[in-house]
Amino acid sequence: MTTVEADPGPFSFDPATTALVIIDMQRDFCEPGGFGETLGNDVAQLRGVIPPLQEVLATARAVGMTIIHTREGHEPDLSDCPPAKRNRGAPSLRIGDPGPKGRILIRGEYGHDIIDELAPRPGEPVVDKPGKGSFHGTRFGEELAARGITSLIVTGVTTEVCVHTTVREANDRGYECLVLSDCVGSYFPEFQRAGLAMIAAQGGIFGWVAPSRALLAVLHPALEGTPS
Ligand code: C5J
Repeated sequence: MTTVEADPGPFSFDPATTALVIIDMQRDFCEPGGFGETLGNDVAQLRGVIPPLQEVLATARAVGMTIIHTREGHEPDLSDCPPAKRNRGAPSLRIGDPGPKGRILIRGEYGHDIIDELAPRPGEPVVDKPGKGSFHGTRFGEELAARGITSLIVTGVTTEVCVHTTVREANDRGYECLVLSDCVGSYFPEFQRAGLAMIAAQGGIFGWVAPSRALLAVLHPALEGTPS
């Protein structure tokens, strides 16, 4: 077992049964002209997540951990988009409307895909999800089970929405989740703080929280002697 210093206490995991989960690092959330911006958000708030997440991704690949990416989005005919999700609020563009990066939050569009900096490699599953959680309406649970995964290292955006929903779903299903505090991001600093605090509160009610350097400190030694 490998142990990371975390909040509320040490997080022990076996890299062979742990998946790095990268949630919704899509142009639609992280770049101008996408879904996040149509909701009135400053997408620059999420950019700080990219460099530490690139390092974690490179290290996870080097040690041979399972890596799973997710993307939030909908079928072009919107058949999997609840009308309540499309119609609520007063965004500048709604889901399915044409935008500068293609139709907003629609599978197959440029804006729906993962940013170049964190592009999946062949063999890394990409789970398309219609909702905020990674389990709802997807094969995420089957992908984890097929690989014998029991622990998740969770990263991506946004902290209080898709990251939180996924961690809650995973926790209820018995997975042990470590959330990397600098590899998850929110458009709202107060939600970032509260979202992370809520995970580790009450003895780790949903899981554990640690900065990426704490994980890298235990994974980097595992790389010694690994052929590059
Ligand atoms: C949102 C997400 N924020 N990926 N989606 O609507 O967190």
